Amino acid sequence: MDSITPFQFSLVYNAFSFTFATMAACTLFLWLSRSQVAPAYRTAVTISGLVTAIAAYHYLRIFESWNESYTLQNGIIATTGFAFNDAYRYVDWLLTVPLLLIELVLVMRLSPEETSSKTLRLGSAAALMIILGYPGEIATDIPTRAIWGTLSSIPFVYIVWELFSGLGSSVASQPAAAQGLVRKARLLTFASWGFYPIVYMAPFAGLTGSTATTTIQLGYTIADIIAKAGVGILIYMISVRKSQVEKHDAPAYAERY
Ligand SMILES: *C/C=C(C)/C=C/C=C(C)/C=C/C1=C(C)CCCC1(C)C
Repeated sequence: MDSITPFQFSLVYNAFSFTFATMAACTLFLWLSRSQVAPAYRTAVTISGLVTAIAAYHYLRIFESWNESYTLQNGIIATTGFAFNDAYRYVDWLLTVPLLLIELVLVMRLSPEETSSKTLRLGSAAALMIILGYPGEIATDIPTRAIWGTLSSIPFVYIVWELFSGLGSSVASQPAAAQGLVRKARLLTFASWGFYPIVYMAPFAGLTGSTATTTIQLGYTIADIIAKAGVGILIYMISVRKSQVEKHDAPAYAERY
């Protein structure tokens, strides 16, 4: 790894530290608020907190790894020889990306058959997308990065299609009071997830060395806060809203499920 400016180093350092705090605080909020929602939505809220908990742990490790990779020598930031470990991020995604899709399906409260078939299909596609992206992320040449990135985009496109087409009718069947929020959660998921492949393409735009490293780390970090903490809070809000609606509408729901 090449040298990096003190500004770039501190920017990434602070972003990792901030993200650890955000993920940890969000986890506490979600887990402590479980009792505010009806039992049917507690698993969705628990899983949302699990996602931010897993991310908090990995941001702590990423932060440590970043700190170990560089040292201040005669006023410049030099590499220590310990390579910055990007695998933490991909292991984190491998666990959290399928869980994020599961929380989205769970909060919709579909039939048990639909819930298990959708979580299985979306979860597997998500895992495949991350596994295929990793060899490209650690590759040092552009063609290898492009090939794996393209392969990883196939399950990505499938997930987007499934979210908007496959889950379209399920969104339409949500109670009116919660429909807007469910649509927002889906849109926020799509927008934040779409940010990852754009960040991944930074080296294609000619960014190299520490500029590419800084852009990629900051980009993924911002996307993670939106995709995990942001969507997690929306899942909680949907759960509260649906719990209220269903309390007043209990007989109709009992009939449907
Ligand atoms: C919490 C982490 C999340 C939501 C991560 C999402 C990651 C992606 C949607 C990554 C997608 C990629 C592609 C579609 C192609 C290039 C390689 C990836 C892995 C960056």
